[in-house]
Amino acid sequence: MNEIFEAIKKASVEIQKIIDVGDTGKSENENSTGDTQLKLDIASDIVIEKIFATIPSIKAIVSEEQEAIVPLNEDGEYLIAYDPLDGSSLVDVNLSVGSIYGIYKNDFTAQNIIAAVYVVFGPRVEMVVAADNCVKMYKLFNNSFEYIQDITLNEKGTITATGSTQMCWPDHHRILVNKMFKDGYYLRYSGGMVPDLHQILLKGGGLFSYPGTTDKPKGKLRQLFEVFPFALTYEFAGGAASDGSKRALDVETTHIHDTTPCFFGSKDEINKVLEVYKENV
Ligand code: P6P
Repeated sequence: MNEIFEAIKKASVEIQKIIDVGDTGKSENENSTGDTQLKLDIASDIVIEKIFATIPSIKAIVSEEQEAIVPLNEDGEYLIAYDPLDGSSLVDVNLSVGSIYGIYKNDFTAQNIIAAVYVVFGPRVEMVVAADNCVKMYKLFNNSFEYIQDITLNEKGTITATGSTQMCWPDHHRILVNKMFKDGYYLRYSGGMVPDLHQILLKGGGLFSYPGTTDKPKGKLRQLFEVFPFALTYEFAGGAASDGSKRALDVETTHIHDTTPCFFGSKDEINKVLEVYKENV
C-alpha cells in the first residue's frame, strides 16, 4: 500500500499548485450528485487519476467527479474511492479544503475499507494516514512530507461541528445540538468536511454531525469517498462514527454515489447521539 501513499503525496503537491494558481471558476458540467463542478475539481481529479493509473496495485477507482467506476489494472489488489478536492468552493474565500481517499479490497463497501487518507490544504499542507489501527500525520515541507505525530482522540471533547442549516434539521437533531451547547461545547464549523474533522481530531475530540435533513433525508455526504474514510480514521484514532442508529461502517452501499447521515467524534459524543436519537426519533 506504500506506493499508494507515495502516489497521494505526489498528487497532493500538484493539487497545491493548482489551488495556488488555478481558475476557481465554474465548469459547464455537474457531477453525479448534481453539484456544479469547479475547474479546480476537474483539474485535481485529472492529476489523481493520471498518477493512480501508473500504480499496478490499483485495480479500479471511483471519483466524486466521475459517474462510473474507472478500471485501471485487472490484476490490481486495491480499489480507491476519492473526493479530489472536497469543499472546493471554499478556495474562493481562502478557507481550507481537502482531498479524501478510501482504500478498499475486493469491493467498494464499508466492510472492505482497509485504509484511509486525507490531505488538508490550508496554511500548511498536512496528510493524515489511517492504516493498521493507527492514525499518523505528516506535514509537507520543501516538497516532501515529514512525519509529525500520531493522532488519538480523548474519550470526550469540547467542539461541535453542525452541518446543514437549522431550518432543515429534524427535531431530534435540534435537541441533540441544543444539549451540546448547554453542556458548553464550542461551535467550530467552516463548511469544509476535511478541515472541520481534522480540527476535532487535533483538538482531542468532539462531534461532527451531518444528519438526515428535510431537504436531504439520506444526508449530504457520500459514503465511499467521504463518510467511510473518516469513519475508519476516527475509529483508528480511538473515537467512533455512526449514521445515527448504528456504526457508520455497517451502512450498506447500493450505488457508488450513495450518501448517508453521519456523525464522527469521541466515544462519549457518539454515545450521546445514539441516546438522544433513540429517545426522540
Ligand atoms: P453544508 C462541502 O460542500 C461539503 O461536501 C463538505 O465538505 C461539508 O462538510 C458539507 O458539504 C457542508 O455542507 O450543507 O453544511 O454547507
